[in-house]
Amino acid sequence: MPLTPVLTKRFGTNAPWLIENYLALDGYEGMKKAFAMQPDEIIALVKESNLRGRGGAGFPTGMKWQFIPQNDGKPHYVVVNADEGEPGTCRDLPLMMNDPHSMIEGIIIACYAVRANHAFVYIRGEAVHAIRRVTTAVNEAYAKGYLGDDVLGSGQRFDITVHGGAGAYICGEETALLDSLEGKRGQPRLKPPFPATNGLYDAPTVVNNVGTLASVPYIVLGGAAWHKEMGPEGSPGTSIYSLSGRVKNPGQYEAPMGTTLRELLDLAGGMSRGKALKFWTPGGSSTPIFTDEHLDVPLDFDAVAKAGSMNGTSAVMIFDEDDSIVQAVLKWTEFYEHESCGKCTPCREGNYWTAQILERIWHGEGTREDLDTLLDICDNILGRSFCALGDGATSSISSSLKYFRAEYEQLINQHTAAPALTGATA
Ligand code: L3W
Ligand code: SF4
Repeated sequence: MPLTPVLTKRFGTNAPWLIENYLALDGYEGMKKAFAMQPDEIIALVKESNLRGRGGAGFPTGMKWQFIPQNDGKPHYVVVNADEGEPGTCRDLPLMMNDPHSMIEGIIIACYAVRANHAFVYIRGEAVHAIRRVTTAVNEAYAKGYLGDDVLGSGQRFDITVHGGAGAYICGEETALLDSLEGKRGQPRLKPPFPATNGLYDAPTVVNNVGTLASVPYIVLGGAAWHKEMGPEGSPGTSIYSLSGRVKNPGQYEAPMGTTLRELLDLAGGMSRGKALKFWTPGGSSTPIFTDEHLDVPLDFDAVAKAGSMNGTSAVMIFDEDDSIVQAVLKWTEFYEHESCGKCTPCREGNYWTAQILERIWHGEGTREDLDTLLDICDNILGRSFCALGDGATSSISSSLKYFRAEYEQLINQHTAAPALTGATA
């Protein structure tokens, strides 16, 4: 089986979202092979492949599946987190638009492996086009007998329900997503217990990202050793990197895990304005920023963590020397202030205050004490928030102060150094 492209191999081919075209390119072959195996063998294979969750945290998928209790007499569920909302992230939507059947095939294999009969695909509400596309693909799969009663003579029933969210970023947090699916206001639940034991309707539930599940049919077909040929040992497989910002050809680039920004920039034609790289995010705005020092960091879960950030959703947002770090951090912080669900005080109040302070610094009204206050508030949010949104909101603030404190100080000093001018113009 060829190495990359894997997940994007059908992109750009003739209407790859139609089931006939999917079938013509090995479609549903992984599912057939999986049905000839025992469920536990599939879990062992996914564990052996070392596939790690593509939703941001990189948790080992096979281990997550193995947590689902067996013979417990309860229904089990598979829930697909397709609420892609992390700023800069754009890979689940292209996957669902171009190749919805690879995700559906992965869902059926996951259901078979963890003995679930019902899966839910929770798609970001604004993505009406993706909701339509996946719904049509699910209907095609029912019509072909890949969903419904006695799928391929396995004696099992598999159902998929497509659910549109209502546009709240917090519903991408897995337990808020489950509450939202149950018809409640989407707010995170306390963990533990984890969804693996107490998930949807309090039943054992696997929550996986779109890209994670879309990888599964290829792993079943290609085998664990094939999967581990790509990328580093601890974080193998391929990733779809979404490149945006000051890059000549923004878009989705599939490459083995561990590809560096220098290599990605080569693929994407380089910087768009011919200016020097200033800062960038390796995995979305919830991850600490990197600078030109980090051009050669392999973008995989372990190497990025070692270099002080997170691989997150592989959302690479690129900024050049003419871009203001303070303005970028302000915009991201306003996003978190708006999307905070309000359940816990550090995040609800802290993001309000950091946004206020950044706003006044950006408008030339900051004071020298503001920088220490910003760091102090971040310290009071980080590790004290109920879910990852709070922690993630502090990442760009503290990392930007680490690398670009002088730029903040310059904005503050320009203001304090020129009181007469301010007075004269007032
Ligand atoms: C059973 C245990 N299950 C952990 C499961 C857990 C979850 C997965 C990872 O946040 C990150 C966040 C964002 N028994 C378990 C267990 N699990 N221990 O493993 O859990 P966790 O808590 O490490 O992460 P999380 O809450 O899923 C995800 C970052 O990703 N991020 C992404 C944001 C946005 C998107 C998007 O738009 N698609 O994902 C960006 O950096 O900040 O740190 O399933 O149940 N003992
Ligand atoms: Fe809600 Fe923020 Fe607390 Fe998460 S950290 S529960 S988003 S208030």
